[in-house]
Amino acid sequence: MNETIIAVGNGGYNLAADLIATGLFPDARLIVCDTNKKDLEKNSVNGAESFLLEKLRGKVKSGDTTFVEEIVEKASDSVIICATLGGMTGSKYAPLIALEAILKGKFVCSFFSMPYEFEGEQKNKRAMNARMQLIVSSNLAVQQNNDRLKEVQSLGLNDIDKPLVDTIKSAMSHKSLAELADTKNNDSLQAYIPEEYRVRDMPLVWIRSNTYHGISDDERKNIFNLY
Ligand SMILES: Nc1nc2c(ncn2[C@@H]2O[C@H](COP(=O)(O)OP(=O)(O)OP(=O)(O)O)[C@@H](O)[C@H]2O)c(=O)[nH]1
Ligand SMILES: [Mg+2]
Repeated sequence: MNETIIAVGNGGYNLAADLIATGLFPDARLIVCDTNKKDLEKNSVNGAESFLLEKLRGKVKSGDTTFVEEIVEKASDSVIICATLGGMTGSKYAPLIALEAILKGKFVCSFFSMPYEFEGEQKNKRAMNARMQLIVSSNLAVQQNNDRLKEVQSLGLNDIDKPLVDTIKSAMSHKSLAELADTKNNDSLQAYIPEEYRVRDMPLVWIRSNTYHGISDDERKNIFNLY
């Protein structure tokens, strides 16, 4: 299955680049999208497609925005969405892209991070909303909690995406993305998270399977309108 990796926002691009560098997705196409023109110019060098998105403010519903449908139309049947939540771009657009893709019958993986606590309530709240929206519109979700990075001594400054990427590497050495998404026992998936990242009660990384099917269409709609 040839995946399409969709990088949303600047951190989302960094994560996508780190993921591609693993070699796990040799045939993947990369779509880069951002609201920031400079970042898009810099990051789209390696992308097959790029989209300059409009900046969104306040409550956003699916269908209100340009490009989301076009982005999904350019994607294959298997989509990997990368975003680092908390900012205005990844948090707003990654869920809308995931929703559009899953409603079009695509297989959707969302790989994302949550912001540091010190970044403030607004960013964290925005990320929590986006996280919920991503979870209910993905077949497989992998989350990294940036705030816990400091608890892992072995991580250097350039290793910001390493736990998430290492987890995906580890999980994919056991199962394909589709098999991971189909795993009924979600707890069993956590065993694929490398041990050094399973810090205390709240892990640095989480894997969730089958999240799209765990919720009704009405509830999903509600979660997207709550913004
Ligand atoms: N794991 C990881 N987190 C990052 C990275 N870059 C930024 N972040 C985190 O993600 C949050 C959002 O940052 P960006 O990705 O730059 O935001 P954006 O999606 O481009 O949105 P705006 O620039 O606000 O429009 C930050 O507050 C950080 O917590 C990265 O490369 N890796
Ligand atoms: Mg940005």
